[in-house]
Amino acid sequence: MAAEARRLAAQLLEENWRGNHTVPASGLYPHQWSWDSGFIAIGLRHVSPARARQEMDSLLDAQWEDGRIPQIVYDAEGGDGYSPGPGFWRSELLAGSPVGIQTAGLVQPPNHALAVWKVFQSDPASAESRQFLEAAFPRLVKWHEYLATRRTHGPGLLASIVHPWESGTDNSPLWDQPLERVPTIPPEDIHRPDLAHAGEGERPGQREYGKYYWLAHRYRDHDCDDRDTGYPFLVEDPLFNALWVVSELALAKIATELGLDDRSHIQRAAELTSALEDLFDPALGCYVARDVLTTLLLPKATVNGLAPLLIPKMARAKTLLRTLKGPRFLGEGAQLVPSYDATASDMNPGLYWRGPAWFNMAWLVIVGLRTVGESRLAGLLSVKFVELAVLHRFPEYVNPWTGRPHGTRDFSWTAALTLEIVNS
Ligand code: 9WN
Repeated sequence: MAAEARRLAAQLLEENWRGNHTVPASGLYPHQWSWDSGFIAIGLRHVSPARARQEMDSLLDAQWEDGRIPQIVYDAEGGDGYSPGPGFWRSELLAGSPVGIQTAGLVQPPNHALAVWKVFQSDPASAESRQFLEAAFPRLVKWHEYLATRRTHGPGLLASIVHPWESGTDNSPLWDQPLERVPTIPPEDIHRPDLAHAGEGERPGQREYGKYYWLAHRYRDHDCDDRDTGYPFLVEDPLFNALWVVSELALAKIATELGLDDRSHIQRAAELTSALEDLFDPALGCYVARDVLTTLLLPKATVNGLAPLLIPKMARAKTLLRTLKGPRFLGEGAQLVPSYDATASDMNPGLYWRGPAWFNMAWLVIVGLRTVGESRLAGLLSVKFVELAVLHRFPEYVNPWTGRPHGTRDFSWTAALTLEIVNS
C-alpha cells in the first residue's frame, strides 16, 4: 500500500507541476495558492528536494514590499479558469506589488516557515539547500513582520484576517456571524468557473460568493491597504494564529541553523501562544474565532479550534485531546476529523468546510497528536488518511463517516501529505 501510495502521489504531483510551482488541481485551481504550496512542498521534498525548493522560491518571489505573501500567484497558463483572476486584482497597478508577477491582494495562513524548514531538512548537506535557506529566511521574517505590524487589528497581538478566503477554511461556520453585516453583490454579476469542476452543493453558495466578492472589491478598491479603517470583516482565527506560532518556532530553528539569534522568534511564539488564550471557549473545549469589531467570541467548534495542539507544551493539550476524541469530532466513529462540530444541527458532511474532513487538517491533527505523544491515535488516523486518499484518487475532501469523496479529485496537497505520511 505504501509503495503504491508513493507512486501515485508522486505521479500526480508531476502532472500538476507547472515548471516552478504546483497547481492545487488542474481544473478547479489553475494557479499557485499560498498555503497549498506550503503543504505541497512538505510532501514534494520526499520526491524532489529541488522541486520543493522551487515551489517555495516561486511563492516567495511574489512577496509584496510590505511583506505579504499573496493568496494566489497567477499563472499565465491558468487563463480565465478561476475567478477572481488577475484582471480582478490588477495587482500590477498597486504600489509595492511584485514586478512582472500578478497576484491576489489577500493572504492565506502562514505555514511557510514550517515548510521551508522541512524542505531544508530533507537535503541539509547540499550547497543549494543552504542557499535556499539563507535566501528564504529574511523573506519569511518580513512576512511575519507584516502580520505583526499590519494585521494586528484586535485588542492584542493576534493577526486578523480581512476575508474568509484568508482563512483557507473559506466557508467555515465561524465566519457566518461576521458575514451577516457584509453587503452582497448580485449573483448575475459573479462569474463562477468553479462550478464546472465541482457540484454546486460542494462549493460555497451564491449568497456567500456575493459577500466574498463584496469584501474583495472593498479591499482592492482601497489599494489592499491594511491601514484602511471601517472594514466590515475583521476576525482572529485560531488556525491562522496557531500556524503563525508554529512557523515562528520554525524561524527560530532556521535562525539557529544559520548562526543567527533566535530569541525574538522564540519570544514572539510564546507571546502569541499566551494571546491565543483569549480565544479559548471552555464550554466547547476548544479555541474559537473572535470578531474583532464586536470583540465577541464566535462560539463554534471547528477543526480550526484544535490547531493549537500543534504548539509544543500547549497548556490545554489534554482538554483539546478530550474534545477531539469526543462527540464533536472523532467520537461517533469518524474516520478522519470533521471540519465542523458533529453535534451541531447545521453540520453537513458533504458541504465545503461545514462538516467534511479535509486532508490538510487531518495531517495537522496527526502532527498535533504526535506533538502531545498520542502516537497510537496518530497512527490510526494516518492509515485512514492514506487509504482514503489513494482509494478516491486524492480527493479535495471526504465525508468523515462514510469516506465518500467530494470536491475535485487529483488534489495536490492530498497527494503531497500522503507522501509526507508514508515517509514519516
Ligand atoms: C479560495 C486552493 C484553495 C485552498 C483553500 C480552499 C479553496 C479557494 C476557493 O481552494 O479556496 O482561496 O476557490 O474556494 O478553501 O484552502 O487554498 O486549493
